[in-house]
Amino acid sequence: MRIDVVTLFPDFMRQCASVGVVGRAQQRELLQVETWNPRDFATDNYRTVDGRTCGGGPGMVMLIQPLRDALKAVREAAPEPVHVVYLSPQGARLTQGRVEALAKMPRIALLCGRYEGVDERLLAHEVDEELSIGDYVLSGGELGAAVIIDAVGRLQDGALNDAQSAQQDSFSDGLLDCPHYAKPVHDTLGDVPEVLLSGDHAAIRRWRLKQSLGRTWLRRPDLLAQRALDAESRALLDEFRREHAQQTRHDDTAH
Ligand code: 4GX
Repeated sequence: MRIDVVTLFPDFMRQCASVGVVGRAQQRELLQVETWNPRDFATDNYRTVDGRTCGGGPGMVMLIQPLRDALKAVREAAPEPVHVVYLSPQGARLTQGRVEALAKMPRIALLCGRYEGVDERLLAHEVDEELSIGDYVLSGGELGAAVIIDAVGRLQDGALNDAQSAQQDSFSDGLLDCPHYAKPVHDTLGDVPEVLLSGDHAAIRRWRLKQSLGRTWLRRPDLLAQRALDAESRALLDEFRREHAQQTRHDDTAH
């Protein structure tokens, strides 16, 4: 797939997309990231891209014209329609589900705002979807765009090696990941759970699922409320809860 980024900081965005799994996806031509600087589409001698906010008060707003012309160039360089995303705290929260939907599109554009934001008329006419990476305020949309490029890039077919792709299942089924261990089996920090050394693959799968369910229950109960559990998962979570309650009682009485 191809991702076009409209940004006042094209070098930063290219750097972000050049490392690790996503950088490799670009080298393998599974992903193409292109940048467009609205300043290159400004028409005055000062290459102005922002103006004072109407109604008064502090702060500047990104002008319609340079952004509209940059997006026009993005669309003209594309053989198919481009899905345009604007990053802002007013957007719908980015989730793995939305990442998966974006990853299936042949072409998306990420519009990065700076200053107090972008003229609302441009958003209304040129943007298909407004997304937020979380409830906090950044100084621009670039880090949100980098998050989308990373999350979407690693889902491209062939981007992950086998070891990584097996691991990837954990969040896509809506649960937190289970704990992971490597050798040595015994360390001053503790021992690796015995079941992981048993060679019993069915028991290991059940243990991992139980840990995923238990951690999700402890740390992100909101995620569990969103999905129906099958009979096996319900039984494993019950087991985890009983053991957790017993462990908690034990901790309370220990001196
Ligand atoms: N998830 N920002 C957008 C410009 C802005 C200001 C006001 C609209 C209204 C953000 C986030 C984020 C900072 C990007 C402000 N746009 N982006 N920028 N949270 O905080 O994606």
